[in-house]
Amino acid sequence: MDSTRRRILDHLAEEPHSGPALADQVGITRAAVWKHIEALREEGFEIDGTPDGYRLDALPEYSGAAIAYGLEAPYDIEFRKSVTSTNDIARSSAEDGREDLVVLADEQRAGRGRLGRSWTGPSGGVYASILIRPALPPMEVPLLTLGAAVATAETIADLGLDPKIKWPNDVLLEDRKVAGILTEMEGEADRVSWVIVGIGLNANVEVTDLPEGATSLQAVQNEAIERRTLVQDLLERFHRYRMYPDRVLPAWRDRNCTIGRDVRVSTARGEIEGEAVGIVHPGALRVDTETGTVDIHAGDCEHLRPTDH
Ligand code: BT5
Repeated sequence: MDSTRRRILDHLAEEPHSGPALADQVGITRAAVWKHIEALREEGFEIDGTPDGYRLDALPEYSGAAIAYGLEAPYDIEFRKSVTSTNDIARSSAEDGREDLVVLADEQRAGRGRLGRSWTGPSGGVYASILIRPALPPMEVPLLTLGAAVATAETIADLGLDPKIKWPNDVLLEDRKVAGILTEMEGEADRVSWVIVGIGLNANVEVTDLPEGATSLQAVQNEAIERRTLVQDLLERFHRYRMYPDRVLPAWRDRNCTIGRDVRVSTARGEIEGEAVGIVHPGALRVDTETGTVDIHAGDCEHLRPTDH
């Protein structure tokens, strides 16, 4: 958000201010104050003109400006009502040279999962694609994906819920999938050019609008969630893991439900069955099989019940 607008809002959040007082404190002309106030109103900030001056009555419920205001992470927010896929928009922004950008949508009409699968995106969900250019070799990028899963799980836990992460990055609530992550990247062997971390989180959506086995925050909480603060929390948490990647695996271990389970993992080289015994840098699942211990870097993991043997 424009830093002048942010300063105006900060002043109004404290108490009503007259136009001249604002002009004085922010260091702009009265005409410029008026223009900024009008622009903020257009973005959905309810600013009333009272005898005491301008008063901030309400923030927009869920929009780019609403999320940018008060966000303590260095990302530009681009909000759209309805898109095919936020990852696709972020990708074209990457091609235009952008970085530290979050593309957000209220609804996704052609959302993508991993391996050509689709992601159902009714209005009311959180669909976010974070475009960054980290100084990392491609091999380390799974840490960012896991960091996004941990950030998502911790954000949900802040609501008083108990989410679990299923390797590599499905977030489950009451054993049902509530969020998924799709990471895409471009780069060379020793350094990525860009990474897009796409997060889909079922916030205020009906379970009947989701595939079988899915749930939403609203369904579990029995009430709608405030997406503005939810997304701010998510982005701030993600940013901390991006800055401190060493913290990702310990936090992932704390929240996962895969280690200790019997699993069947389908990988590009076939199926591997055994007991998941750990996670190792940069996010590989360590599995004890009948023929020895293997570290699996990518795949689809199924938790087996004892009766599946
Ligand atoms: C994922 O794939 O879980 C990654 C999902 C990433 C979605 C975000 S939304 C923002 C950004 N823009 C995009 O276009 N994508 C990203 P995967 O592990 O392949 O899981 C896909 C499977 O999850 C599907 O085959 C369904 O079984 C199930 N699924 C689809 N939509 C779902 C939903 N809304 N909630 C829970 N499960 C769903």
